[in-house]
Amino acid sequence: MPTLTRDTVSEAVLNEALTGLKATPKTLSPWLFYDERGSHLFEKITELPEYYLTRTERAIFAEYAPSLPQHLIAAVTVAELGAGSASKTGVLLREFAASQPSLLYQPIDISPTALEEAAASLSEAIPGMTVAPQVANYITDRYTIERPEDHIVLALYIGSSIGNFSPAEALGILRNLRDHLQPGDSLLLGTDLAPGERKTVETLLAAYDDAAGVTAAFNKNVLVRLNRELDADFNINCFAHRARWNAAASRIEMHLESLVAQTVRVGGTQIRFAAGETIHTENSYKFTAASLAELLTGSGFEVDQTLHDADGYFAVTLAEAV
Ligand code: AVI
Repeated sequence: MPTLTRDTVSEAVLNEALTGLKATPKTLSPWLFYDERGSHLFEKITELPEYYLTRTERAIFAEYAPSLPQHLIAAVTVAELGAGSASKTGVLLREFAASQPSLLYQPIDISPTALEEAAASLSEAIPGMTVAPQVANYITDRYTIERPEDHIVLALYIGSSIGNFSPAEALGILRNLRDHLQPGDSLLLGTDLAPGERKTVETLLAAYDDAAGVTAAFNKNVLVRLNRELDADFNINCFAHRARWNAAASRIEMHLESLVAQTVRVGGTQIRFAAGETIHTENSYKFTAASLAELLTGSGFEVDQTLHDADGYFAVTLAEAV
């Protein structure tokens, strides 16, 4: 597994920044959000009244956990992609651990600190459970999923993380995960849903442009990061946070709009902005039952059941590897 040194990280940041900012239209990849301040701002986003995703998924887990299918509970190991600090996973793990005291939980994440936090808090909350953390970028690195004898694997990919990837990338991530599994294993996938009968575009836009300005700060933090790490000279006040609903692609887009015509220096390169030009910083895809089924079928899974909240804001889909 490659180790991430300060130098390789800065080199990746420089490559990403120059490639994206020289392109037309300009882009910056969302992984750049997650430095220490960005990760903290994201945690704050998950607690915002407008950002319904985290609390709705947690509520679905809490309601669903007591009625998990028996075949999943009996002899299972749980592996989680992009586990972070695994704050939502405890609800499910407690349920599994109740009937399987020596449960093995395998969180996989790029952040060693988040994994340490997850291991410490979960080991204390669920005595007897073994936590086997793995530091890996599940997109670019190899990862492994251990299987105790006669156990099935339940893979968790929650938090709508898959929504930040293009449909082709999402398919690649799930196909790669499927290659780690055997027929009969399961996947629990958390996805945010497209506007519907009760969910409006306004609800979605508010979730990505909150009144307190936390999402704006999260978006602009990418420029703060480039200033610090690449000695760039973005004037943060000359950019505005924009959230847009792209109905044709079924996604929320986040952009940073240049409020004036300006030239910015990034790693020794001059980048010119026209007034009103944007840097596209993130896509957050919103799914329908049909697009979810297509994604899962296309990656070797069969939908078992889909759970959602009463208002149809968020879905948790249980699918079986076939
Ligand atoms: C991490 N990811 C699922 C979040 C989302 O909703 O797409 C990232 C985020 N961007 C703005 N707010 C939250």
